Amino acid sequence: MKKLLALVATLTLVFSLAACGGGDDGEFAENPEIVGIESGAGIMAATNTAIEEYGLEMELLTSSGPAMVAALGDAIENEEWIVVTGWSPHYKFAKYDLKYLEDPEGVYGDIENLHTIARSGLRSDDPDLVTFLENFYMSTDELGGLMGDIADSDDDTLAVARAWAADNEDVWSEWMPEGFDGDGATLEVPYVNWAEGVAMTHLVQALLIDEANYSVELTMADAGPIFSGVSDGTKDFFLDAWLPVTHESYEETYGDDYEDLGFNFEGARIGLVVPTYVDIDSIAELNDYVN
Ligand code: PBE
Repeated sequence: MKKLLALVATLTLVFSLAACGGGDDGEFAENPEIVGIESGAGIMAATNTAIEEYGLEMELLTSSGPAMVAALGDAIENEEWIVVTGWSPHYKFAKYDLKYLEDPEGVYGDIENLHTIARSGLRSDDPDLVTFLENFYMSTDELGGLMGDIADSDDDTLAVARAWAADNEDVWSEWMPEGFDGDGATLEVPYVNWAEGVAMTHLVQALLIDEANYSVELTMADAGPIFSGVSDGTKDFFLDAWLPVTHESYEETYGDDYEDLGFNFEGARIGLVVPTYVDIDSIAELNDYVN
């Protein structure tokens, strides 16, 4: 079902891009769009700001992470110019030759970190779980490897995460508190369909089920409902909070009502991304190439 929805989203996107006229000779098609993702993403708000700040004559298309990658793959196959809302860590950089456009106005902020946030009562209810979550940390190579495995496999994501865990016990064994045992408790864990969060969340799900005797209910949702769910205590934790920049507005709204357990990944970044053959370096140059 998920695949079907992704396919429908992709086809919709491909048709709407095709409707733009498809330019391929060193510039954008007529009325080009910036291929975006889900509307609740911080990068969408930042891109609307970029459109204003740079006076871009481009519309921002709402889409999804997977559909954005599909559109990118399609354009690259035909060597067409395309610009997408992009971020790292993300497996698209391993799959394609891509670059960030420079952002002289600093709209997309600086390097930031991914944080784990937990509902306020989790620490007192289950201190070992909070210790595990505080220890949970992935390097660029580790997360890149896991994301790549998921992107390259047709298997169920949990199965791929389990296989990665089996090959990387040295990475996660240090995260486990002594005698860690959830005693069959059920955890409610939300995630957004963003590659890094999908990867981290399924790995944590695999470990909590297989190594610590929890039951873990994953739900895919938009960022807004997730922040609100962790703050009102209906969700237990979220691994993919981008701070201090991308999710700043969520932090402002909800930050007093959840506990920030610190970062689990360092050196994240958002921006506008193009294939390397797109012959410009800066967001400020985009308008020069729009018909
Ligand atoms: N992202 C990936 C998210 C955070 C994780 C950059 C697409 C966002 O823009 O909100």
